[in-house]
Amino acid sequence: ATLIRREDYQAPAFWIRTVDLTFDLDPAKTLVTAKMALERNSAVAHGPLRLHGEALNVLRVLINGESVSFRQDGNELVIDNAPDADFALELRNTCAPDKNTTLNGLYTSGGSFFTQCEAEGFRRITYFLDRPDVMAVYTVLLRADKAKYPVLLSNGNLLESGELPNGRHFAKWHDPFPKPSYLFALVAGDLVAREQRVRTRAGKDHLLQVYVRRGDLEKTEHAMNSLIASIVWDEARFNLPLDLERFMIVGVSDFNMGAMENKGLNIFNTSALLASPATATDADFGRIESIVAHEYFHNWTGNRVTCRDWFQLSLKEGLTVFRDQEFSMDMAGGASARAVCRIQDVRNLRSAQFPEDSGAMAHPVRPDSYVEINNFYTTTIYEKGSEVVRMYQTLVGRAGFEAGLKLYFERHDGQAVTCDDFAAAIADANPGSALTTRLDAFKRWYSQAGTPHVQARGAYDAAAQSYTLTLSQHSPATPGQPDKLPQVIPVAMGLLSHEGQALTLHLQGEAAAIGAEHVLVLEQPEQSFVFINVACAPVPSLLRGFSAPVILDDGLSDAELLVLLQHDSDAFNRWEAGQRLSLNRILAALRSGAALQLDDAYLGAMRAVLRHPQLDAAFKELALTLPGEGYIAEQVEIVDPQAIHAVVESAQKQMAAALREDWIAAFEANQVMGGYTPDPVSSGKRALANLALSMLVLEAPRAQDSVWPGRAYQRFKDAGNMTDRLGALAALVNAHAELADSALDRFHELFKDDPLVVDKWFALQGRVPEQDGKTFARVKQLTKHADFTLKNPNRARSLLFSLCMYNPAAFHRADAAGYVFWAEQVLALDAINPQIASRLARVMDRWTTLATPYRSAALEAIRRVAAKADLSNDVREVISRALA
Ligand code: HT7
Ligand code: ZN
Repeated sequence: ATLIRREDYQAPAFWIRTVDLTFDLDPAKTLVTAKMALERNSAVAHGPLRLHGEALNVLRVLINGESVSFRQDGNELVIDNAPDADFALELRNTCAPDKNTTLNGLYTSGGSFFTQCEAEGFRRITYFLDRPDVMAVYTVLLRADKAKYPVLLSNGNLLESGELPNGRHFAKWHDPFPKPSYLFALVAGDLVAREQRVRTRAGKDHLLQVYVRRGDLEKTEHAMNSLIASIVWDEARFNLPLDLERFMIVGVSDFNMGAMENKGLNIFNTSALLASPATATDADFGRIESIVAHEYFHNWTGNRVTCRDWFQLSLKEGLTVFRDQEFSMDMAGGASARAVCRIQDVRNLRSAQFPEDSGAMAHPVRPDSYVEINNFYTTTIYEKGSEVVRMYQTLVGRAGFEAGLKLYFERHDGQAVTCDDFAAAIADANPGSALTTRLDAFKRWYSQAGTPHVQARGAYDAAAQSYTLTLSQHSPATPGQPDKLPQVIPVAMGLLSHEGQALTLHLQGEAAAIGAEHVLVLEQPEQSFVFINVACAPVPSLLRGFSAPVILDDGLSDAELLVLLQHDSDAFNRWEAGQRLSLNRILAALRSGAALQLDDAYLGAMRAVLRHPQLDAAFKELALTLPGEGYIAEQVEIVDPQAIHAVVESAQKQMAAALREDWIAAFEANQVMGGYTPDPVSSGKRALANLALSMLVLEAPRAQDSVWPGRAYQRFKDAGNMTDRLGALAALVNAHAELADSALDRFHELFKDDPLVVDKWFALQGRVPEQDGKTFARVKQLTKHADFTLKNPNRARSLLFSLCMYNPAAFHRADAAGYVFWAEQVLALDAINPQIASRLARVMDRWTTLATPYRSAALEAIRRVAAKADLSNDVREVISRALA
């Protein structure tokens, strides 16, 4: 396996200007004919033509119509005597879609053909310069059996279609936009479409289509509505219109990720597309809206302006995640609903990206090297990348950011560019701004891995009526990066009196007060900021809205956190204060080894949140949910997953007992009447009712109560939507209630024909809090269930990832059985689908922090995987980094 380095980037030796592809589609052996117009890149020295290709059978190679000699060099087809003048290259090869279990390149799923070309899947279709800086205009002719594949789709516009002999037919597509090969797509199958015509602001008409299998059509309404909302939003917020006459989305059930933004022909995992109230939860509806938006937004940020090379991946992914997060917030509505979105995004960042940033696979937002690019579609590239884009906006303001994006498109439309080009556009559009004056230092966010730690300490001088806030920063060493330079950290903040009143801020040296909120810019290892005219000792509210992806130690006491929880005008920091109060108690119990005893002050504060007359249900649910076990593990030096689980379980039981009456009231008060809609208010109520129900069922054995488990079962049976049904089922199953097994059986019986719901059934069982090894035993048993298969990524994820990633106490066993199971599953998956295998392999990223005996047992399991001779590059890279 070769290490690819960013510093070795070289422009391509040839350009491919046009491609005419002909596909004679056959599941066993598809014939591909590619006719391309090539041109030497005059900026690069003379050299051979090297084309990428994988798992292909080459039949002929012609240059200007003449057969030409070529050689194979690893996965490259090399033509040593390529002409200097422009020339036509014709290639003919076959591939085997039916045998392609990697779901990368051209493959079949449910009897239809699909492609996945990002990042390097096009080379599994035909030989090509399969790199994002080679952009060509594609014309695609598809030929296939008409009865089996009545629908034939590719990027762009349909030029012609018609009949062929022997029951076959054809369709010819042309995409006028030059694009890199990773955005190519084709679909052929027996599909039906929901259609909608829309008119954009410029008065142009567009056809929107969502293609799915016949029985799924009624589950596409939400996706279509989300697409329309995305189109409207991108025009309104960023002035970016839909540029295609036809925009198609196609659903497929075998897919490695959520969705793919192929130009004009997005391909979606059905889990990110299909929803009905009976089969999808509120969370599913929200996820679909955000993924539909994400892929649509890529049409500008990714497709119109793409990446020069894969090291720049965050250029499109970080920016597009930022855009979809902004969209979700705008769709949510008022300030509180926006804060709920932000809290959820930050919770995800902390539970997934922070561990990545301190683990074996830590890498900068713009990595320096990789072996397998598929391993770098990470939460660092996506979610941390989005936080970096958010900081640009924080530093230049919303209007400044919009101006920067406008300049970015003016400069780079139709080009393949770098993160530096993006930074330059935002900075150049905002001369003199807090960003532009420190751009080089800001760009360390792209080059330094690891999560910076920020410490904040305040000192109040009553005599001078001044408050000095000292901020300092340091970033921990990460693999290959022992020393770090200070970063540019925007700290949005305010000051409150101990009674909870917002204080007016007046920075020393400034002529006038600056309102109640301000963004301080920390750029040195340590900086002090002096506020004057401060009438009383304040409580600082720092990093409002999570203004930078850092770990903050503000040294606040419980009393100060309580002030913030009750009074902060920033809803994010209210939530954060509650989380900190919980975390402090959990960590104290873990450090002392003593049993956790939740105190009245804490329980009273949580009760006050639950009873609060003004707070939204969605916010209450987030505030009353304890920090996750994975996040807690990040706060301690040596991780004992069983001890963490025991403390969290104890905290939950105490909250269930102490607030019982309040949970009952919350459950009753948050019933949603009438028809189902996934709007933020209704889904917030359902979330809180579900949390309350789970608490009441958890508390039932101690309270000798059979009423609430019975009510949960009844609700499970009668629920009018999946959110309520699954919530009730989870309450029973997670509390190990007697009725749990019969509810699970009933659920499976009801939904056995709906794969996405069966996934939920597996996932729920993989996440059951461990009790005497029963969860682990059940998961092992479920791998033998008739519905289980490793071939479908959704199914593999639903069971295996639930256990290994999201259920630490069931997975990390003293007898090492969890690790043995993990090693077996990684190896089995690797033979089928390396991308998914490598995601599962990453579960062990943080093994070095584990306590005895888990650490040594984990190491043994990792070594067992490493010992396998023919591992994929994907898994080999992850395992080698874990062992480094
Ligand atoms: N740009 C896409 C990333 C992607 C992908 C999607 C599906 C299957 C395999 C894939 N490899 C990379 C998805 C996105 O970020 O929108
Ligand atoms: Zn994306």
